[in-house]
Amino acid sequence: MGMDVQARLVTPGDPAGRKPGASVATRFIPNGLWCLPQVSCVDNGVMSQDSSAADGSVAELLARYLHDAGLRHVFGYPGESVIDFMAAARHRGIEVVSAVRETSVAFMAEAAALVTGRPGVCMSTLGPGSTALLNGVAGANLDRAPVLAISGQIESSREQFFTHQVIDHGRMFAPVTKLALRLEAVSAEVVIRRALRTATAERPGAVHLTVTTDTWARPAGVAPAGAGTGPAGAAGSAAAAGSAGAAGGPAVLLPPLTPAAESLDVYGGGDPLRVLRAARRPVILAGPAALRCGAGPELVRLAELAGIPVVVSPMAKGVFPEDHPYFAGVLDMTGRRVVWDLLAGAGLILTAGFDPVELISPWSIATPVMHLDTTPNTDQVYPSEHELVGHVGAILGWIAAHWSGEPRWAPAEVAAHRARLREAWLAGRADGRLNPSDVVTIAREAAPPDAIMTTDVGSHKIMAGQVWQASEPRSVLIPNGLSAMGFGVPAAIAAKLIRPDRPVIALVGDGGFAMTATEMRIAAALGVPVTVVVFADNSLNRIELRQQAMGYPPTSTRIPGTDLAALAEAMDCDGVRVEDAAGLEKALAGLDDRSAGSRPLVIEARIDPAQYEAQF
Ligand SMILES: Cc1ncc(C[n+]2csc(CCOP(=O)(O)OP(=O)(O)O)c2C)c(N)n1
Ligand SMILES: [Mg+2]
Repeated sequence: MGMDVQARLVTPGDPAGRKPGASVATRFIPNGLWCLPQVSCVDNGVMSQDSSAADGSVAELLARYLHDAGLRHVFGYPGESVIDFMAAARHRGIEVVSAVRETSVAFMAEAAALVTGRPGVCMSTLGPGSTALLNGVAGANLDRAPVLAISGQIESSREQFFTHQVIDHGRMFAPVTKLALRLEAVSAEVVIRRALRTATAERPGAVHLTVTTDTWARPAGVAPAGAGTGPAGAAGSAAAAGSAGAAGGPAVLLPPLTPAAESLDVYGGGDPLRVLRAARRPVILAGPAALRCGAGPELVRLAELAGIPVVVSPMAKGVFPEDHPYFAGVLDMTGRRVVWDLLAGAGLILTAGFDPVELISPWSIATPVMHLDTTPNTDQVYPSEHELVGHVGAILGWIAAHWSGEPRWAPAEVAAHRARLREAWLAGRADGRLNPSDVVTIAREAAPPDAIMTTDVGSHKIMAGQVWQASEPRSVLIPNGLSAMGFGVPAAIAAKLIRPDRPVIALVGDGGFAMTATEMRIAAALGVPVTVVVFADNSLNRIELRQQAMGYPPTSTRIPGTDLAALAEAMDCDGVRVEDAAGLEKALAGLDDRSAGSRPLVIEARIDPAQYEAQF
């Protein structure tokens, strides 16, 4: 099905004016769910004896919504206040996956969202469960991952005065989510829809729902007719949409869960196309909204047509093939000065879905910027005279349709830039040692192109973000918004659960691994054979280097070594320690075949961190 969309010009002088631009050939986007691959569903059996699973309860309605949204996993840590919901989820065929702590289940939900493009769901109990969940929820929010976080709460009869384990979730989660609400029986159906739509609408992020223990079993959606909150308000369309329950409570009326419509609005005075056509030496800076919009093909087309190099942000890795002649590196990772020099020397930067949340360095260049994104340039980290706002693929297609003139860069010039970048990330590498960049290149060689790679946070991330060559969207999960340590291992477990067909490898620091090592017991119990490579340098290296640069001795940044192979074996995983490149190659051989039945693998890679020192 096809549909023509006109570019809409909204200029200060002509607020209502809609000068038609060239039409953009667009595809009609349904919810995006019908075209997604099937997820295998674990048969949890039928628990008809569960009162909570009864048709029409709040617990059952939420489970039904999640199931109809294509979700088959809830990542949750148990507690008394969420028992009813766990039962309802199981009853609906949704697997409740636990971790060893709540922060990890939130990271898992984020990873699920990033790998699939669908919402991820995490769950905790009240009080200490919800406070422990917080870091991962904040991470999802700043990584712009659509995550629905659910916490139980004490019964409503005690909620307003009781103090034991009671935290005001609304106040606690408000600063780290797009929305924090209570899920109440009377408005359950609308609130669930609002939560899903808010989490997925651009920019996506986390939404938190608090549910008092007694609410789960209550009949959902008994609002007055016309309020749009229940069977009465939704009666007209209930039969046509989703899984309904004439006798079983409100119907599922799933909102659109796609990032943006294939249209564009143009803000700013004058004609942006004239600016684009006049641009000398433009560079594209692609970010996560380009990835969410699936704008890879349009990026490649514009880069090739106009001869424009493409820099990507870490969270957008894979949106543009990194072996492409116009690939120009990853922003703010190893070798960052070379990439910033390219941007500083450009005549115009086209920010294609770039999100300033990923900036590690300040934006200190004066190059003019044209802002192309799903949202207006509300951050104002860089000024931009024109903003092209809408579906990033449609915007890039529209620009390509109006482009003219010679290619602005020759492939050889971009190749020379890439050679400089390579020289930068190799700087300080010592022959005969296991250097951090060796670990990344050996892991990349061992993994097939479609492997999913996660990182943790620290010096190893800055290295891997540049050196790991991404070839597919949604195959690299680098936390780069909140940048919280502890992401890499649980994210890998969730990714492997959801994509059992693809090898999953986590590249993590020894500090981050220490925070999450026992999650490997969960991986073994679940039978998900992830491979974890630990950059073992006995150091919180990223911080130790900062201390060094400031002239201080290491304080609290030297960490004791652990026999990780023995630790892995104790958790029903395979474990091996390697000291050199040959050892690592051997340990990673057969990464391709680590399928169901294999044990998870932990590789303690004893690196020489001197290379970091030469670079950061
Ligand atoms: C939860 C959390 N605590 C602290 C930090 C600050 N921090 C950033 S990098 C880093 C060091 C990480 O050490 P390690 O995991 O060993 O990685 P390395 O830098 O050695 O590669 C620290 C402490 C953080 N980002 N997240
Ligand atoms: Mg370390």
